Amino acid sequence: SGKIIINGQEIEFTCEKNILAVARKAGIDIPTLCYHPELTVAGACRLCVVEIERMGIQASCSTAPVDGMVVYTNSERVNKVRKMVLELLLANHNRECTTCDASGACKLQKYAHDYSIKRLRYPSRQEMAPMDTSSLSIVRDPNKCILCGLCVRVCKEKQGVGVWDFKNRGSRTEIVAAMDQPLAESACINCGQCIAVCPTGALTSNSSVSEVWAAIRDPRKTVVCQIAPAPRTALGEEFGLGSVDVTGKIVSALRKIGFDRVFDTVFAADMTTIEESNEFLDRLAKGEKLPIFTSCCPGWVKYAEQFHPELLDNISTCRSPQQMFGSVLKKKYCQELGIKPEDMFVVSIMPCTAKKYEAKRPEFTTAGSYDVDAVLTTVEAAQMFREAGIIFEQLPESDFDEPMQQATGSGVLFGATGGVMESVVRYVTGKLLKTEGRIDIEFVRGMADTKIATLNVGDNKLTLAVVNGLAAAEALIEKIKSGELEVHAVEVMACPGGCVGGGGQPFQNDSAARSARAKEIYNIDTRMVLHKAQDNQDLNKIFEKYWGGCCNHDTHHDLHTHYHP
Ligand code: HC1
Ligand code: SF4
Repeated sequence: SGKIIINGQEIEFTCEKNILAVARKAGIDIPTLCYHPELTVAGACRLCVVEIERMGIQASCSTAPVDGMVVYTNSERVNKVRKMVLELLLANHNRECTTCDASGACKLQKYAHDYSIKRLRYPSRQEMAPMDTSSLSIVRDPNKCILCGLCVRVCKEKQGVGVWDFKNRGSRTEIVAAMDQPLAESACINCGQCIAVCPTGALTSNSSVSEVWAAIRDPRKTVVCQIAPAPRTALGEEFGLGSVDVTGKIVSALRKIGFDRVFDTVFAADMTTIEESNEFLDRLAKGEKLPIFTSCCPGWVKYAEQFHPELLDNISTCRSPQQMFGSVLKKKYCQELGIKPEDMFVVSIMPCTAKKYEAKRPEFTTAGSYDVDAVLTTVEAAQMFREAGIIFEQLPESDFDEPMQQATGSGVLFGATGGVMESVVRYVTGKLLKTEGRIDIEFVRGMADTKIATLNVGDNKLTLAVVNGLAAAEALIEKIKSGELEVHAVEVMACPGGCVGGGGQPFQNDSAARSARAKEIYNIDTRMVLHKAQDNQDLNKIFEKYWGGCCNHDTHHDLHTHYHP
């Protein structure tokens, strides 16, 4: 610890590892394209240079603060270097900003504007390399890559997957997917965390917007939408409303743009809670296939299929809420409306790019038709609203459609890390102990990547673990396999903070944004009347009407699945 002087202002530092972090703490912004507070430091872009007395020009992200240091963050020399860095990057960049999916959310564009770059003193890139559009989830445009390496680091350090890597050196350096293969053929689990950290439009989601417009405009199609838990506290960010609950506005907007029915994925999350909790209780009674692992996160499921086939028996057989709802709509609701599955077009709005891949898994079909036909990310849904000329901020709120209208706070919690576990504990406690009223489980909440606690539920002493990020999941799995840790149930979400930090959420998708979104998820739960999945009366009626109850042979057929090693 100590003090440094930045632009004449004395600033204390304690545990900050670099000058950039000290400056940020004091409210002084230093531009950077390759620094991320949760990842290792690369010092690659040189945009964060500062001038330090007796040390000259240094990258502030990789220079540790030393007591008494005198730093200038915007001297003439500093600005000269930054402009040069920006001009070099821009010269080598596809500058078609107007047609770029990242326009408005691109840091290179922002800095070019902030530093009023008017002309480039360097020759511009001539040849354009082909884009990689092989993945259902992610599009990569190498002509917009600035080699910051954030995608390389997030995939390796947070997800333990390591898809991206540098190839060649010097001016021929590029970033490629493993073995220089198309992304779809790599071990990529489609989480989109590389999109979330990419400062430019080099990595964007594989947009389903035009496909959804086509379905809406097709008179033969009944178009149905379901909305996941997490987008409801993030979509408003796209319209300057911050991380507040905009569920009712999203429903109104979807009706305006032409959806025939609008449902809540939270209804299906309650369904998942009931099916999964009973599966858990059954395994506990038999003492088999423990610990149970959650199955709602398609990134985690693909990861387990690729790297932990020995765990596939332990993963809950429940389909994710997205796929349960799709199955209900195509197998049952269609019949009720008297239409064929192929004449219904089911869209879901998800915070997640891996949901695009999950929807196209061959097992999730009915009579040859996908249960979920298209997945829009939160950002893509906002894009459609803008394109339709909707003034989102001014929309009134509307309710979801009947007969699957009710939802509980427990299902909303799915959107934040720990939410599935909290829902299961609420259900099990309510069922075994006949507990009335609220049951809040605090240990599962918060942004730590690993949370473990032991709870007494009736006669059961249950050790429960919640992880987010697959590197954290991997560490936990090693402890379980070595016998160091004995647990009964594990919730795994691939994205930091759970779905609120999904790869399809608005930019800036950082820890502050994730915390704000999760906080509002808890506020919604507090405001909601129903609190436990078993209190959802619409759901109980649907279970009865479609399958003669829950957790039986028929629900198993329609709402559960199997995995592929
Ligand atoms: Fe999620 Fe889920 S919570 S996976 O995090 O179980 O995407 O929001 O929709 O399916 O409900 C995502 C969010 C989402 C599913 C539910
Ligand atoms: Fe890695 Fe996820 Fe990006 Fe795939 S989507 S490359 S797994 S960070």
